[in-house]
Amino acid sequence: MKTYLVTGAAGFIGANYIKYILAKHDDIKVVILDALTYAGNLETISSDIDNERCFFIKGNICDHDLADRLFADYKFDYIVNFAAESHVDRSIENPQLFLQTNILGTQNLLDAARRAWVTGKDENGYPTWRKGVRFHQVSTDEVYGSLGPEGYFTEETPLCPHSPYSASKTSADLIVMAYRDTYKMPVTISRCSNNYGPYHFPEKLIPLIIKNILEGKKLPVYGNGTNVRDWLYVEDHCKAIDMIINKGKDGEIYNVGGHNEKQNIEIVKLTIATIRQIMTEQPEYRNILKKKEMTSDGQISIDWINDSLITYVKDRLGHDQRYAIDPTKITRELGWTPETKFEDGIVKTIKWYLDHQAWVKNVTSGEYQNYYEHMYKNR
Ligand code: NAD
Ligand code: TDX
Repeated sequence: MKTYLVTGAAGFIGANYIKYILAKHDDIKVVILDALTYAGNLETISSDIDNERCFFIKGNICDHDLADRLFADYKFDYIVNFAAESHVDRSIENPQLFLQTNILGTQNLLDAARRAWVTGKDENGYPTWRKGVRFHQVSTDEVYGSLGPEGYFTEETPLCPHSPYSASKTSADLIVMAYRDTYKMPVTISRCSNNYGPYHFPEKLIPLIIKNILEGKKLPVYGNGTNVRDWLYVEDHCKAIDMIINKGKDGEIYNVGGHNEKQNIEIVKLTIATIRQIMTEQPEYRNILKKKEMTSDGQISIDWINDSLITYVKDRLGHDQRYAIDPTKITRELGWTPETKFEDGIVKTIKWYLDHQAWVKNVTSGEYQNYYEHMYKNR
């Protein structure tokens, strides 16, 4: 029986990850630590918290005493650190919170693990570690900066972050590697490209576009819409982390991505077309639309769901032009390959949102409205 501490699992990827590992492995226990910020939602994981194999603790990864108490109570084998402030636009507004959570929070967890896992010293003074433990840091392709039209990020690409978010994630990666080099701590890092799928918070491009279409709102595209992101279905990312935890090598970094580059404008147009297609095949979904124009044959119209909803708005400051991951290492060494084709993943994702409008309403009922007004009103 292995015990995991999974931080940030009330958020998008962490929630998908705990669902994935609890379904895949019978012999594991999961303790979730999450501060339930605006991005964390207990409803997302309520069906997973069963008090036998999965426990939830509300708390901050920066809390020193809490971290020590958790390590003492649960004797973790693995730590998987998802907890982070994750939105680039918010990092431009309030960098300090990103530095606190993403850098100091990671360092606090590393230190708690060090206090709990070190068993002694070797002849050179390096700490010796409990067998079979590992600290996994969930990182991002944004640490590598931005690409021109050619080339890919490999694990050897120099780190060159541009936003306060990506600079904080880069700093966290460097701290993790410093603990590897200084204390020989058993760590791994995954650097994944843009995820999409269920439970994605509607401040990010794909769920925001879906939400706005359903509400009959304009679809804000930053700059000229030609920035490129490399999209991966969230479950494929979860599978990659699971493989790294179980088969990866201590001290290694693994890039994760599915060679699925798309310009933002393509993503937005594809989302419009896919919603139209789903609502043509299953007209009952049209009831969700806020705007209820009727066609002459008495159906709710979807004629207005077209590219004219797109509005080009002021660009993101320091907007990275292109991300593209080379996943050769994780494929070659661990046998990871993505399973979900983008054409299927986007349909699954949109259907999930259509079927989970109560979740969307719940997670956007609080501070989200102010955020949206502030970010988009005069953009
Ligand atoms: P998210 O914003 O949806 O979720 C973050 C979670 O962390 C939330 O549940 C939040 O409550 C929690 N959290 C925030 N601050 C905390 C704190 N101080 N203490 C405890 N919990 C805290 O983020 P996400 O998109 O699921 O991303 C998860 C991780 O994956 C992040 O580290 C992010 O950098 C990384 N990542 C994300 C993507 C992506 O496309 N979303 C891609 C690559 C890497
Ligand atoms: O309204 C929008 N309009 C728009 O054009 C929003 C929200 C975004 N965009 C653009 C900006 C980006 O080029 O779409 C692209 C994707 O934006 P986000 O969804 O905000 O993601 P991104 O900035 O690429 O970062 C994401 O991927 C890497 C995650 O949020 C990070 O946590 C992860 O590390």
